[in-house]
Amino acid sequence: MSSVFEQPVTLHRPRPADAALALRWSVDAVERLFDLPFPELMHQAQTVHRENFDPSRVEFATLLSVKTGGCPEDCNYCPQAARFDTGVEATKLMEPDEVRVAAQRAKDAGATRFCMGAAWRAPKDRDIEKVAELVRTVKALGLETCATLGMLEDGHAQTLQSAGLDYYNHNLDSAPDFYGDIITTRDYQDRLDTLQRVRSAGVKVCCGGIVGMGETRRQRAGLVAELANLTPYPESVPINNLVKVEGTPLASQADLDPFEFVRTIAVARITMPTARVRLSAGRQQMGDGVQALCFLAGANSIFYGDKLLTTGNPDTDADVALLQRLGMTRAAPEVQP
Ligand code: SAM
Ligand code: DTB
Ligand code: SF4
Repeated sequence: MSSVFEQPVTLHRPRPADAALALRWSVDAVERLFDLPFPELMHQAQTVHRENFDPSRVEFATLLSVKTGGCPEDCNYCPQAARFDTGVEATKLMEPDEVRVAAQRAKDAGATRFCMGAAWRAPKDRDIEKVAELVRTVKALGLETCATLGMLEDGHAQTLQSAGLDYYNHNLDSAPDFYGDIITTRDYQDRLDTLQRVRSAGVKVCCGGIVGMGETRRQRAGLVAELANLTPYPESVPINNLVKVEGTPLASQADLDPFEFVRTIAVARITMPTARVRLSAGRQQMGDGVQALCFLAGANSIFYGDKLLTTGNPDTDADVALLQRLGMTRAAPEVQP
């Protein structure tokens, strides 16, 4: 990390005009952004943010775990992996009526986007048919729809798209050179293949990662470079701060410096100017001040509701109060229901 007395680094790299024409970001160039003095980085991020969004508006998305736990994968951070003793009980896929009630509640509380998560390695054909029904159910309530179900086969994304799926969430999670330390049961290319299937089916891509897993700054830069170099880059980029869950291999991981988390948000904003940058897992542990810095750094979406998938999230009253104190408001939906 550079000293506080060092001169600011001037960036000579032109910013891509739009996602489809985006130039490739080298890991070095992204790392140089991370290395900027904090005020300079925040200024650049805010400038990009304001060119593309109203900086006072934040999207509210509610998560629902429609199929919890019992997952065969070995993602070291995840409370839903069957091999870790985390106390999470495995459930079957929820029925449309149950999901309708949860989605209506989320809408009534002010969410505009509803994300359904399932702890699968990869859904089977019959799972996709059932999730398509859930998507139709949620879409009929006038909410934007999102699903995260694991790896997709040919045709799956198309079926979900036909049912009204707006976004598919599938994260790269980390830089390629750190990935093997975290997950061994599927490889990086599997993830890229699923993202390509989602893109080809005309479903918007929601793809991000987790920081605070013991990676270096360069590896955080490596993750952001991978995301920014997807062609086009994702419409939606969740940046998760590791939620340390008892029983997972990462339970005692040292905390990431909160300013480093804010820097990650800022660098995502600068490298993916028109994406929704989502301040995702880890808000409950973060405090209001750090969250406010994340909004200044260009985050403009949060998970809204007192639960993520299996872990806690600030309750809706606390989020409304925080935004009120900041004079910020909820963003209108991007997709016409
Ligand atoms: N099973 C599917 C998959 O892995 O693609 C979908 C659900 S999975 C829980 C969705 C994402 O949640 C993961 O890719 C990871 O980025 C994030 N996640 C899971 N556990 C987390 C934790 N403890 N802290 C932060 N993010 C987490
Ligand atoms: C994402 O990137 N973060 C969300 C969503 N996509 C599905 C999930 C966070 C999960 C945090 C751990 C849990 O609650 O189980
Ligand atoms: Fe399974 Fe997804 Fe958790 Fe990995 S992140 S263990 S694939 S639920």
